[in-house]
Amino acid sequence: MKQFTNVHDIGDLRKAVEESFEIKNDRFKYVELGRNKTLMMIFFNSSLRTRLSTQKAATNLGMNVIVLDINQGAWKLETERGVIMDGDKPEHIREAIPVMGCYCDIIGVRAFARFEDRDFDYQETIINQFIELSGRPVFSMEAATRHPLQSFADLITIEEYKKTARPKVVMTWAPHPRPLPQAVPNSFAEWMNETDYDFVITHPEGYELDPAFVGKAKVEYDQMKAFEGADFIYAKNWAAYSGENYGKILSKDRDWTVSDRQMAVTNNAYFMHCLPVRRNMIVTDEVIEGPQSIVIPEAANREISATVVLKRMLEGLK
Ligand code: AN0
Ligand code: CP
Repeated sequence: MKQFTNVHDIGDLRKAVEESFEIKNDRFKYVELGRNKTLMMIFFNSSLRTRLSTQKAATNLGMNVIVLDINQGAWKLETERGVIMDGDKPEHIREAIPVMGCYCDIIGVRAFARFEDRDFDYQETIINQFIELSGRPVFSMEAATRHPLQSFADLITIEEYKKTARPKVVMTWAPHPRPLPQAVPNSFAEWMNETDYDFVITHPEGYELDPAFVGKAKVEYDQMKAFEGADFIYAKNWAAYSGENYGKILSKDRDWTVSDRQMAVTNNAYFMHCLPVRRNMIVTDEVIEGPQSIVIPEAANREISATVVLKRMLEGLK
């Protein structure tokens, strides 16, 4: 595998899930594969899970790991071409990337949407330059429009916990004090649309996602109706996508906070969230601490999804 930025890069999902269970059963099975290979993880944004689980995955495969936080200790990077660099950014990303490529075999990149310009974000301007200029296989650790390592872990988790072949999976918007990217919901929708689950998205009006990601999913504006009979509730906040509202907060309505009230109409659904989560904004203490909450096993599966992706990238190295 030369790159991993979206669901299509992983190929057959059934095979990917089987490989995940194989790894979960013996996570050091391929510890020789990464000997003398170096993973470089580049963070433009904060992280807890991605940083730790991806590093753990690399060590499962016997790799060495270098981590760089661009905003803590590295030179500030200019990302636009044609700029006269007389401001506060001493280095251009178009030199920085090939230099990073010199010191490693595989690169992971976290670069969130900036919400300054929708085209800049949705063209994946940052991670695509890593793909173009690093000379190395590149994978996303959450880019502007997708978070595939998260969605892959979410799929593994649903496959572990589902009680029927075609569970009803409901992704719900929930309120948050700050504008968050659409990467997690876009990506979750993209992966769910590749399964045969009954997949429903619910959000207030104005929070429509890019139709390219919504795909064949059902959109239901009435949250209680959407939750009826659900087997999995996947909560997430996102800022508006549409037109001039791009990146804006349109609602902080705490009626959308996932609580026992909505969970009561589900089919005793499991509660999922990628974390970090703001309690009593996204979800109540009762629900996240309750017996149906699987947020911790979901996070644990980040190690598994990352191990599968790195294993496939190592197998693709010459
Ligand atoms: C990020 C987001 O919503 O995209 C990362 C989630 C994995 N969340 C925050 O910035 C709080
Ligand atoms: N879910 C997730 O990607 O968490 P971090 O932002 O902590 O990496």
